[in-house]
Amino acid sequence: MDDLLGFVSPPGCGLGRPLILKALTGSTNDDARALASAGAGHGTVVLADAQTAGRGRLGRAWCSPAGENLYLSVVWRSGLDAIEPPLLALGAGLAVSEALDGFTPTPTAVKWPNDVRHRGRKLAGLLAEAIYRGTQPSAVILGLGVNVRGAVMPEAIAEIATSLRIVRGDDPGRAPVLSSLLEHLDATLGRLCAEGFGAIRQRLIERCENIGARVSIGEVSGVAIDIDPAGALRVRDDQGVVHAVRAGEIR
Ligand code: BT5
Repeated sequence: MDDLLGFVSPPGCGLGRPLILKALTGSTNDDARALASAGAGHGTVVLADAQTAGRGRLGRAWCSPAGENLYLSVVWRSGLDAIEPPLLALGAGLAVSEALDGFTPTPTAVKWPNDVRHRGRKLAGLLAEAIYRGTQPSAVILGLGVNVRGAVMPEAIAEIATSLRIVRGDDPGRAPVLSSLLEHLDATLGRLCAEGFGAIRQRLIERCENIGARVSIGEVSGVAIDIDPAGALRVRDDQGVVHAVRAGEIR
């Protein structure tokens, strides 16, 4: 991981100080959670070159080969009295999509709630896990996997995934992508915490590939019409009834 040794977070960025680099780990989310539970401060980042137990939501696995991608987890503590963890996760997806647009020939999109895709293929995924003290979250671990340098996707995800290398035709390098991700997360989530979801909601709606399209999610099928002020996907079913879907996976 020579390309990341000596990485320094961009000037003025509140994330990545410290940034802990690991050649190999189980899951950076587990590492960041352990650090946060032991008192690690806002902005602490754990980044690994490879993971043996990288995970997505609902116990799914995240392909984490060495030398190719970014696998990182950010300890987020600020503003948690004002912003609920699911909104932070939505904001993080928006920030990642906007950051990756700096490296793709055509814009990326968000698949609600927070996959980042390019032409329908997954470029990045986000796993947000809150740590609670009583009923109040004391930290949210924002775990991010971004496919950067792989020229060929692993067999298991070849049909559904892509990388910056594939969509650009060349390797942008992990360090510039990491810098941009940290800057965008810092700026977008900082604004979200200071001003509320309304400050970024329209940006997210414009970038969400599901709006205006047919979706099936849980028991609901219909057309996604927008994202409401609480972050729920609003879906109008074929009877004209509007449902606010708070969680789930669009099929
Ligand atoms: C996610 O889950 O998209 C969240 C992934 C978060 C991974 C990061 S890496 C750093 C940190 N440490 C961790 O242990 N996790 C976080 P989900 O929406 O459940 O998507 C998982 C699905 O995406 C899998 O079932 C595959 O279909 C697909 N997938 C697996 N690996 C992938 C990859 N490298 N690129 C694109 N798609 C992948």
